[in-house]
Amino acid sequence: MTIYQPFLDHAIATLEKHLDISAYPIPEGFERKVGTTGSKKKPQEVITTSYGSCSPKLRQIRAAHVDGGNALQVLNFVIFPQLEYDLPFFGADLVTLPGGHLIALDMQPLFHSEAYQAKYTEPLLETFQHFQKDLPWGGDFPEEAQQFFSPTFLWTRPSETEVVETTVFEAFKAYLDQYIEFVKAAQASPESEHSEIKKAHLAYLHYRAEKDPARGMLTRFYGPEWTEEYIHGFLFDLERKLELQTA
Ligand code: DBV
Repeated sequence: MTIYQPFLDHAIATLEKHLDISAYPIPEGFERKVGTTGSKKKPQEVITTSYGSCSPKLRQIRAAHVDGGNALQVLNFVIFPQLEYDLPFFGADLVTLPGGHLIALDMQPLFHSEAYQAKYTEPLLETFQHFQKDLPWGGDFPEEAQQFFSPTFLWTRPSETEVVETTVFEAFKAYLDQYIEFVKAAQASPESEHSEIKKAHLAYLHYRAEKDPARGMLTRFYGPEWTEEYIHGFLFDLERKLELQTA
Protein backbone atom coordinates (compact mmCIF):
# COMPACT_ATOMS: atom_id res chain seq x y z
CA MET A 1 0.00 0.00 0.00
CA THR A 2 1.29 3.44 -0.91
CA ILE A 3 0.74 6.61 1.09
CA TYR A 4 -1.74 8.11 -1.40
CA GLN A 5 -3.67 5.00 -2.53
CA PRO A 6 -6.26 5.55 0.24
CA PHE A 7 -6.79 9.11 -1.05
CA LEU A 8 -7.44 7.87 -4.56
CA ASP A 9 -9.64 4.98 -3.42
CA HIS A 10 -11.67 7.34 -1.27
CA ALA A 11 -12.07 9.87 -4.06
CA ILE A 12 -13.24 7.29 -6.60
CA ALA A 13 -15.67 5.65 -4.18
CA THR A 14 -17.11 9.00 -3.05
CA LEU A 15 -17.53 10.32 -6.58
CA GLU A 16 -19.19 7.09 -7.68
CA LYS A 17 -21.54 7.23 -4.73
CA HIS A 18 -22.71 10.80 -5.33
CA LEU A 19 -22.36 11.48 -9.05
CA ASP A 20 -23.24 9.74 -12.27
CA ILE A 21 -19.72 8.58 -13.10
CA SER A 22 -18.57 6.92 -16.30
CA ALA A 23 -15.20 5.95 -17.73
CA TYR A 24 -12.87 8.44 -19.40
CA PRO A 25 -10.53 6.95 -21.99
CA ILE A 26 -6.87 6.74 -21.08
CA PRO A 27 -4.72 6.68 -24.22
CA GLU A 28 -2.89 3.45 -24.86
CA GLY A 29 0.39 3.14 -23.05
CA PHE A 30 -0.56 5.47 -20.21
CA GLU A 31 -2.67 3.29 -17.93
CA ARG A 32 0.44 1.90 -16.32
CA LYS A 33 4.06 2.70 -16.98
CA VAL A 34 7.06 1.13 -15.34
CA GLY A 35 10.54 2.64 -15.24
CA THR A 36 13.62 2.45 -13.10
CA THR A 37 15.52 5.01 -11.11
CA GLY A 38 18.14 4.81 -8.39
CA SER A 39 21.66 3.52 -8.89
CA LYS A 40 22.94 0.46 -10.76
CA LYS A 41 23.59 -1.16 -7.42
CA LYS A 42 20.25 -0.25 -5.95
CA PRO A 43 17.71 0.14 -8.75
CA GLN A 44 14.24 1.31 -7.78
CA GLU A 45 11.16 0.57 -9.85
CA VAL A 46 8.85 3.54 -10.47
CA ILE A 47 5.28 2.73 -11.48
CA THR A 48 2.94 5.45 -12.72
CA THR A 49 -0.73 4.54 -12.99
CA SER A 50 -3.54 6.66 -14.36
CA TYR A 51 -7.19 6.92 -13.51
CA GLY A 52 -9.83 8.66 -15.61
CA SER A 53 -13.58 9.20 -15.37
CA CYS A 54 -16.22 11.81 -16.12
CA SER A 55 -19.79 12.79 -15.29
CA PRO A 56 -22.44 14.87 -17.02
CA LYS A 57 -21.07 18.06 -15.41
CA LEU A 58 -17.42 17.04 -15.15
CA ARG A 59 -15.43 16.75 -18.37
CA GLN A 60 -12.50 14.88 -16.91
CA ILE A 61 -11.68 13.50 -13.49
CA ARG A 62 -8.16 12.19 -13.61
CA ALA A 63 -5.31 11.06 -11.48
CA ALA A 64 -1.66 10.27 -11.94
CA HIS A 65 -0.29 8.08 -9.19
CA VAL A 66 3.46 7.62 -8.98
CA ASP A 67 4.86 4.84 -6.80
CA GLY A 68 8.62 4.83 -6.55
CA GLY A 69 9.01 3.24 -3.15
CA ASN A 70 9.08 4.89 0.25
CA ALA A 71 10.97 7.97 -0.85
CA LEU A 72 8.90 8.83 -3.92
CA GLN A 73 5.13 8.97 -3.88
CA VAL A 74 2.86 11.29 -5.83
CA LEU A 75 -0.85 11.64 -6.33
CA ASN A 76 -1.83 14.39 -8.72
CA PHE A 77 -5.62 14.50 -8.86
CA VAL A 78 -7.54 17.09 -10.84
CA ILE A 79 -11.17 17.53 -11.84
CA PHE A 80 -11.94 19.57 -14.96
CA PRO A 81 -15.60 20.61 -15.23
CA GLN A 82 -17.52 20.76 -18.49
CA LEU A 83 -17.16 24.12 -20.19
CA GLU A 84 -20.84 24.98 -19.70
CA TYR A 85 -20.35 25.28 -15.92
CA ASP A 86 -18.55 27.95 -13.92
CA LEU A 87 -17.36 25.31 -11.40
CA PRO A 88 -13.79 25.63 -10.11
CA PHE A 89 -11.19 22.93 -10.71
CA PHE A 90 -10.58 20.49 -7.93
CA GLY A 91 -6.80 20.33 -7.68
CA ALA A 92 -4.68 18.15 -5.43
CA ASP A 93 -0.94 17.75 -5.77
CA LEU A 94 0.25 15.39 -3.04
CA VAL A 95 3.96 14.77 -3.24
CA THR A 96 6.39 12.80 -1.07
CA LEU A 97 10.07 13.12 -1.90
CA PRO A 98 13.20 12.17 0.03
CA GLY A 99 13.19 15.69 1.53
CA GLY A 100 9.63 15.49 2.86
CA HIS A 101 6.03 16.02 1.87
CA LEU A 102 4.58 18.78 -0.27
CA ILE A 103 0.82 19.22 -0.27
CA ALA A 104 -1.27 21.48 -2.52
CA LEU A 105 -5.04 21.31 -2.21
CA ASP A 106 -7.50 23.80 -3.63
CA MET A 107 -10.63 24.53 -5.58
CA GLN A 108 -8.96 26.52 -8.26
CA PRO A 109 -11.14 29.39 -9.43
CA LEU A 110 -12.03 30.34 -12.99
CA PHE A 111 -12.59 33.96 -11.97
CA HIS A 112 -11.64 36.25 -9.12
CA SER A 113 -14.76 38.39 -8.89
CA GLU A 114 -16.51 38.94 -5.58
CA ALA A 115 -19.55 37.10 -6.84
CA TYR A 116 -17.43 34.10 -7.77
CA GLN A 117 -15.76 34.07 -4.36
CA ALA A 118 -19.09 34.33 -2.60
CA LYS A 119 -20.28 31.29 -4.55
CA TYR A 120 -17.21 29.07 -4.42
CA THR A 121 -14.86 30.32 -1.70
CA GLU A 122 -17.04 31.39 1.19
CA PRO A 123 -18.71 27.98 1.67
CA LEU A 124 -15.24 26.48 2.10
CA LEU A 125 -13.69 29.17 4.32
CA GLU A 126 -14.51 27.58 7.63
CA THR A 127 -13.12 24.22 6.50
CA PHE A 128 -9.99 25.94 5.24
CA GLN A 129 -9.47 27.79 8.52
CA HIS A 130 -10.00 24.62 10.49
CA PHE A 131 -7.28 22.72 8.61
CA GLN A 132 -4.90 25.62 8.21
CA LYS A 133 -4.33 25.62 11.95
CA ASP A 134 -2.59 22.25 11.66
CA LEU A 135 -1.32 22.66 8.11
CA PRO A 136 0.65 25.91 8.08
CA TRP A 137 1.54 27.76 4.87
CA GLY A 138 4.29 25.91 3.01
CA GLY A 139 6.33 28.94 2.06
CA ASP A 140 8.04 29.62 -1.28
CA PHE A 141 5.49 29.47 -4.01
CA PRO A 142 5.83 30.46 -7.68
CA GLU A 143 4.39 33.95 -8.01
CA GLU A 144 2.92 33.41 -11.46
CA ALA A 145 0.96 30.44 -10.08
CA GLN A 146 -0.85 32.56 -7.54
CA GLN A 147 -3.52 33.71 -9.97
CA PHE A 148 -4.71 30.12 -10.30
CA PHE A 149 -5.42 29.62 -6.61
CA SER A 150 -8.26 30.59 -4.31
CA PRO A 151 -8.14 32.09 -0.80
CA THR A 152 -8.80 28.55 0.46
CA PHE A 153 -5.58 27.16 -0.97
CA LEU A 154 -3.96 24.69 1.43
CA TRP A 155 -0.24 24.66 0.74
CA THR A 156 1.84 22.93 3.31
CA ARG A 157 4.98 20.85 3.80
CA PRO A 158 4.41 18.46 6.69
CA SER A 159 7.52 16.78 8.05
CA GLU A 160 5.62 13.87 9.58
CA THR A 161 4.07 11.18 7.41
CA GLU A 162 1.42 10.75 10.08
CA VAL A 163 0.16 14.28 9.40
CA VAL A 164 -0.37 13.33 5.75
CA GLU A 165 -2.22 10.17 6.71
CA THR A 166 -4.49 11.96 9.18
CA THR A 167 -4.95 15.73 8.85
CA VAL A 168 -4.17 16.01 5.14
CA PHE A 169 -6.43 13.04 4.39
CA GLU A 170 -9.25 14.66 6.41
CA ALA A 171 -8.76 17.93 4.54
CA PHE A 172 -8.80 16.11 1.20
CA LYS A 173 -12.08 14.40 2.13
CA ALA A 174 -13.66 17.64 3.32
CA TYR A 175 -12.66 19.53 0.17
CA LEU A 176 -13.97 16.73 -2.02
CA ASP A 177 -17.29 16.66 -0.12
CA GLN A 178 -17.71 20.38 -0.62
CA TYR A 179 -16.77 20.06 -4.28
CA ILE A 180 -19.44 17.41 -4.78
CA GLU A 181 -21.97 19.79 -3.20
CA PHE A 182 -20.93 22.45 -5.71
CA VAL A 183 -21.27 19.99 -8.57
CA LYS A 184 -24.73 18.88 -7.47
CA ALA A 185 -25.89 22.49 -7.22
CA ALA A 186 -24.31 23.64 -10.47
CA GLN A 187 -26.54 24.87 -13.26
CA ALA A 188 -25.26 25.42 -16.77
CA SER A 189 -24.12 29.02 -17.21
CA PRO A 190 -25.80 31.23 -19.78
CA GLU A 191 -24.46 30.81 -23.30
CA SER A 192 -23.04 34.34 -23.17
CA GLU A 193 -20.55 33.27 -20.47
CA HIS A 194 -19.24 30.17 -22.20
CA SER A 195 -16.41 31.87 -24.04
CA GLU A 196 -15.05 33.41 -20.80
CA ILE A 197 -15.21 30.01 -19.13
CA LYS A 198 -13.37 28.40 -22.00
CA LYS A 199 -10.72 31.10 -21.89
CA ALA A 200 -10.18 30.51 -18.17
CA HIS A 201 -9.87 26.75 -18.73
CA LEU A 202 -7.32 27.22 -21.49
CA ALA A 203 -5.25 29.69 -19.46
CA TYR A 204 -5.14 27.25 -16.56
CA LEU A 205 -4.30 24.31 -18.79
CA HIS A 206 -1.55 26.17 -20.61
CA TYR A 207 0.01 27.09 -17.34
CA ARG A 208 -0.22 23.61 -15.86
CA ALA A 209 1.01 21.83 -19.00
CA GLU A 210 3.87 24.25 -19.53
CA LYS A 211 5.00 24.44 -15.91
CA ASP A 212 4.23 20.90 -14.85
CA PRO A 213 6.57 20.45 -11.89
CA ALA A 214 6.68 16.72 -12.62
CA ARG A 215 8.07 17.07 -16.14
CA GLY A 216 11.70 16.68 -15.03
CA MET A 217 10.95 13.69 -12.90
CA LEU A 218 8.77 11.91 -15.46
CA THR A 219 11.30 12.59 -18.20
CA ARG A 220 14.02 10.97 -16.13
CA PHE A 221 11.93 7.86 -15.58
CA TYR A 222 10.18 7.45 -18.90
CA GLY A 223 11.89 9.67 -21.45
CA PRO A 224 10.79 12.94 -23.11
CA GLU A 225 8.45 11.48 -25.75
CA TRP A 226 6.33 9.51 -23.36
CA THR A 227 6.27 12.41 -20.89
CA GLU A 228 5.17 15.09 -23.39
CA GLU A 229 2.47 12.82 -24.75
CA TYR A 230 1.29 12.02 -21.23
CA ILE A 231 1.09 15.73 -20.33
CA HIS A 232 -0.68 16.93 -23.49
CA GLY A 233 -2.57 13.76 -24.39
CA PHE A 234 -3.92 12.90 -20.96
CA LEU A 235 -3.04 15.06 -17.93
CA PHE A 236 -3.96 18.40 -19.54
CA ASP A 237 -5.79 17.33 -22.67
CA LEU A 238 -8.44 20.00 -23.30
CA GLU A 239 -6.76 21.52 -26.33
CA ARG A 240 -6.45 18.14 -28.02
CA LYS A 241 -10.11 17.43 -27.34
CA LEU A 242 -11.17 20.81 -28.74
CA GLU A 243 -9.08 20.23 -31.86
CA LEU A 244 -10.86 16.91 -32.39
CA GLN A 245 -14.25 18.62 -32.14
CA THR A 246 -13.46 21.18 -34.82
CA ALA A 247 -11.54 18.80 -37.09
N1 DBV B 1 2.46 17.92 -10.36
C1 DBV B 1 1.60 17.90 -11.41
C2 DBV B 1 1.57 16.57 -11.93
C3 DBV B 1 2.43 15.78 -11.17
C4 DBV B 1 3.00 16.65 -10.18
C5 DBV B 1 0.72 16.19 -13.10
C6 DBV B 1 2.28 13.55 -12.20
O1 DBV B 1 0.98 18.87 -11.80
C7 DBV B 1 3.95 16.30 -9.20
C8 DBV B 1 2.75 14.37 -11.25
N2 DBV B 1 4.51 18.43 -8.05
C9 DBV B 1 4.81 17.18 -8.51
C10 DBV B 1 6.17 16.89 -8.16
C11 DBV B 1 6.66 18.01 -7.51
C12 DBV B 1 5.61 18.96 -7.46
C13 DBV B 1 5.79 20.25 -6.87
C14 DBV B 1 6.89 15.61 -8.45
C15 DBV B 1 8.04 18.21 -6.94
C16 DBV B 1 8.95 18.79 -7.98
C17 DBV B 1 10.35 18.84 -7.44
O2 DBV B 1 10.54 19.34 -6.31
O3 DBV B 1 11.23 18.39 -8.15
C18 DBV B 1 1.65 22.83 -7.12
N3 DBV B 1 3.55 21.25 -7.07
C19 DBV B 1 4.88 21.30 -6.83
C20 DBV B 1 5.24 22.64 -6.49
C21 DBV B 1 4.08 23.38 -6.62
C22 DBV B 1 3.05 22.47 -6.97
C23 DBV B 1 3.92 24.86 -6.40
C24 DBV B 1 6.59 23.08 -6.06
C25 DBV B 1 7.49 23.20 -7.25
C26 DBV B 1 7.52 24.59 -7.71
O4 DBV B 1 7.93 25.44 -6.93
O5 DBV B 1 7.17 24.82 -8.90
N4 DBV B 1 0.80 21.45 -8.82
C27 DBV B 1 1.28 22.75 -8.57
C28 DBV B 1 0.09 23.51 -8.77
C29 DBV B 1 -1.01 22.71 -8.58
C30 DBV B 1 -0.52 21.41 -8.74
C31 DBV B 1 0.23 24.92 -9.21
C32 DBV B 1 -2.38 22.97 -8.29
C33 DBV B 1 -3.09 22.23 -7.38
O6 DBV B 1 -1.26 20.42 -8.85
